[in-house]
Amino acid sequence: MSTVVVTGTQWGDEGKGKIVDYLAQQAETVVRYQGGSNAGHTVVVNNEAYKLRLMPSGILFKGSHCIVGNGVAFDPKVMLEEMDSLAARGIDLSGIRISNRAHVVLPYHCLMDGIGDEARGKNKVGTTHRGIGPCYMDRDNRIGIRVCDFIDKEEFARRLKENLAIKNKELRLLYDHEPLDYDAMLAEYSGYADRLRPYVCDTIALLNEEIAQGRKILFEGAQATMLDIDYGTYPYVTASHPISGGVAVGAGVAPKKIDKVVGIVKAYCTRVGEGPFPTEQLNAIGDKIREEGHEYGVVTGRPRRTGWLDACIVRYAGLISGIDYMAVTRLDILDSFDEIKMCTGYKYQGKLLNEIPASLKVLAEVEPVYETFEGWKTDITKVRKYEDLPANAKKYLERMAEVTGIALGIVSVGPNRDETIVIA
Ligand code: 2SA
Ligand code: GDP
Ligand code: MG
Repeated sequence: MSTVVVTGTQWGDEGKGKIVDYLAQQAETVVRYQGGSNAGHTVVVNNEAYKLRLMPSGILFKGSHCIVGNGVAFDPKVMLEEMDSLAARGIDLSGIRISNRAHVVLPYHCLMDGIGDEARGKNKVGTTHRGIGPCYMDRDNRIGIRVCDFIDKEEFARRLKENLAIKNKELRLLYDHEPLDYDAMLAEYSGYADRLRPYVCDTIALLNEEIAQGRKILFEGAQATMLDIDYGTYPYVTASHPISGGVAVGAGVAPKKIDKVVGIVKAYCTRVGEGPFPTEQLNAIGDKIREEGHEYGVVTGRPRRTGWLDACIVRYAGLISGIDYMAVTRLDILDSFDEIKMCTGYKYQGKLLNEIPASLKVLAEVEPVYETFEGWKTDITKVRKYEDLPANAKKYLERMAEVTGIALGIVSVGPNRDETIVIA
């Protein structure tokens, strides 16, 4: 391994954090390239859980570099909260590097994310209210504040004053909201800037230098393909590019420098927030998946929507991200099921579709074509070799590889680092 990208193939929460942590054992640098504190990764080490939002999962390894790339919507307050809580647990923070080109999430972004999304009523996206969309909107509107400006006292004071004047006008006109106080925000965020300044650098130069030296680098995607702003179920998506291509724009690393892409596939499927979900099970099966899997959001605590594995979207993710192999997670959650279904195709108006429909109207009406598998009804959490998995579990996995056209590489049977099967 030299440069590896880990990307989600469904609607997020596939267990990317666990697999990144597992692969990070061999990595020297772990990089976030998109999204922000909307991500929620739970990493379990020796039965101790770490809930990470903005921090690259490599932080749990002493000596590794943890890079927040330029494509990240960077919330300094959340970053410091995470740093303080990790430091209190004895984690070494000296490897953190923050891109001087990342855009800063400020309180008005979070506020406008929340009231803006709620104001859409039945058309709301169901965002995490972490200011992600509004921060990227400011970037694209060319009024964003980047980290290099944030840590420059005069520049930050000037830019914040200009931006807050605009935001306060918008807040009043659009939402009849009282203005936010400039002096208080400047004082609070200047304090954060002082604390974060030592970690800021040109991560593009750093990363490319590390690649030239042959360091082992892991790019950690947050969210997933079906939440990608262009390739997901638009408009029910996040505002960034979780796909492997996101690395090029979000970390400043050329596509030809990426050696491997690992797609994370949860053995069933979940989604948080609104939008189409063809294999959703709004019934006792869906409830059983949610309860067996404790499927609740890491950031917001929202119950996740649940359903059967949709191999059509995994195949699509494989195509877009050039996935070399799959890491199938949470297979153990299906241990007690009598039968398990996998969607292997979509039917629309009686005909089989070859593509994932762009139109949400069509996607909402597709009829999933299911194959049914007999459950294995055995506890697999102690299995460490592929050949020791029950025959029915292997049948399910092998059919998954066949339908998606992606090789199996890793099977995860529990949240801990050691509950992992590597297929040679
Ligand atoms: P946003 O806040 O603008 O990115 O929301 C847009 C959509 O993207 C979805 N989204 C997510 N879906 C699953 N997991 C996410 N992270 C947290 C977690 C979520 C949580 O790991 O559990 O705690 O609720 C995540 N982040 C964004 C979101 O639901 C919207 O559909
Ligand atoms: P991410 O957003 O893709 O990193 O995923 P989350 O951390 O939001 O959700 C995945 C959850 O599944 C976390 O609580 C992990 O600790 C847990 N997990 C990961 N892999 C496995 C597995 O193979 N089995 C079980 N039971 N839990 C897992
Ligand atoms: Mg998550």
